[in-house]
Amino acid sequence: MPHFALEPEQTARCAELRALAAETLRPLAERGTPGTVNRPLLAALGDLGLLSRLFPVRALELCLLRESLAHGCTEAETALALQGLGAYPMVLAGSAAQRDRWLPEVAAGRAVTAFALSEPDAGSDAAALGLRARPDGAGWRLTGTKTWISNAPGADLLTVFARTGEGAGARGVTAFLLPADRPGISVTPLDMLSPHPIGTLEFDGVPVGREDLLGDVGGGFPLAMRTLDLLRPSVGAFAVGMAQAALDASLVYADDRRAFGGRLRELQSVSHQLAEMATRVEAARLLVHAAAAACDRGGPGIAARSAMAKLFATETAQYVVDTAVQIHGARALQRGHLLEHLYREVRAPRIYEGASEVQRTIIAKELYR
Ligand code: COS
Repeated sequence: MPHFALEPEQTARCAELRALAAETLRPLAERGTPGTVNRPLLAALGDLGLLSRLFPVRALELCLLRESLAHGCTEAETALALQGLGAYPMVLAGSAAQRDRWLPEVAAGRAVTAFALSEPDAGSDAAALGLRARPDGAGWRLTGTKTWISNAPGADLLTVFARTGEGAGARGVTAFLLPADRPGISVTPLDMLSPHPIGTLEFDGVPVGREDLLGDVGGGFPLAMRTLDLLRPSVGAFAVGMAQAALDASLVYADDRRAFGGRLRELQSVSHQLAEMATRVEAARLLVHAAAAACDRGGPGIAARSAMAKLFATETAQYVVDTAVQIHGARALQRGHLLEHLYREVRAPRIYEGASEVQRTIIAKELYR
């Protein structure tokens, strides 16, 4: 029998996580320095056992974690998600030695990871990446630039996709896993609309050996795509968590606020907006859960389902947060208001891990396969 709802234990765990995010993680996030990795927050995610829930990889579990944490603390949500993004290529393709060395540290929140794929001239067109891996003795030397790399200012461990040149385009890409303190790596932080530890990485002849390979030489591009297939439903889950928070705030506000001789929610224009927001959030959530469950089951069609979940949920969250701002009026735009925060946070997920346009391309390709 197909299930279209979570098990009661899952729902209860999500409620616990939402409370944990609001009560325990939120204060730690507020004590952090915007634009830098918040180590105490990450350590708390480790101590609470949340990071270890990322391993083994279970897409639905990841979605429930991300949606629940996002509801009360987007910073905690993102810190957790980035540990998954940075470590999953190692989980999918790393050697036993790499996993033994790094996974316990990642799960404890001591080793901060980063996934370095994008470049100044290769964003959506990831197969056009140009960071060179030139043969040098038994290994290679990495030279080039990665940019928009989350966690770059403060990472301990980098997954780097480089061109070893076995073939053209996607066929010539190889993945490496290396400590961020290897000689020849430098970082410049980037200042974004929503403060976030993100930056540009320069590689100046950085030495890597065969022991740093992630998977096969020339196998880097499919590894990046498999990692993104796994993560994309959970970007949708992050969006659903933010949308639910915006909806919940709007429900409270429309009940409290009085205008035109009654409560705001008694105005049909407002109540219909609330109904529309709730319907779209529920649809996005179901699509996310279905895509994640498909990832966990395996089988064909995962790339398209993941793309649909990310596309629909991130676009929905943008609509819901924007509508919530409209319902609240000017106060929602005041610095420090939950909706001011969400309005800035909700924009990036429509771009990163594959822009909405890339998701439509993936879906359309699959329709004609
Ligand atoms: N899983 C495994 N392998 C995959 C795959 C997937 N989901 N998608 C593609 N591949 C493989 C293909 O099978 C192909 O291999 P062969 O040449 O051996 O057949 C190879 O990868 C190239 O695939 P394709 O021709 O589809 O690649 P494109 O260059 O057309 O790029 C898109 C496809 C646009 C989907 C890709 O570049 C992309 O995802 N871009 C967005 C990148 C992104 O999300 N960046 C965010 C960085 S992290 S914030």
